Amino acid sequence: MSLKSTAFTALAAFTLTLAAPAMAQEIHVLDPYARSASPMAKTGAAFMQIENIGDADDRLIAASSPAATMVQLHTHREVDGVMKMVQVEEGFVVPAGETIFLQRGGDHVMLMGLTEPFEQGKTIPLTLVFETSGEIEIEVPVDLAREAGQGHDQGHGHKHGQSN
Ligand SMILES: [Cu+2]
Repeated sequence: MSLKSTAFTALAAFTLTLAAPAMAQEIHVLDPYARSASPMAKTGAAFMQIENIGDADDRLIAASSPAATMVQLHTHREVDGVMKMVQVEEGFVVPAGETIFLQRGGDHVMLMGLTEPFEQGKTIPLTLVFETSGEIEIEVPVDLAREAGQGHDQGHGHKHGQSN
């Protein structure tokens, strides 16, 4: 039994190594931060910029964190005039040579069932899973004071009207 599971782990690790190309990292995560609506909130969200310096599109397909029991990729979509938060099963494409913005009122990483409340100044580990680049681990500072849009709008033509 334990021999079998060891063999399985080794195989899984080997497969993972094959899946992640041994080239320079082409995905860069800039300016990540996380917040929750209140210190008592059971959910939080993480925002960041994701830059693809490679010459092929990549896609953020999943995320996980020990800080939450479930992590999903979400966006806001207008349904009958009302902004709703919905899960994006297909993930977020990061086009070659471009930077995408995960930001308030738009695409974000949703953390559900927080294992501890988000406290200002705390840092949470987050694993981002990309279709091509594989897993990228980042540390995300909790910043409850940050205003929507702050430090995010360079080179981004418009501002969102709503804040959350
Ligand atoms: Cu959400």
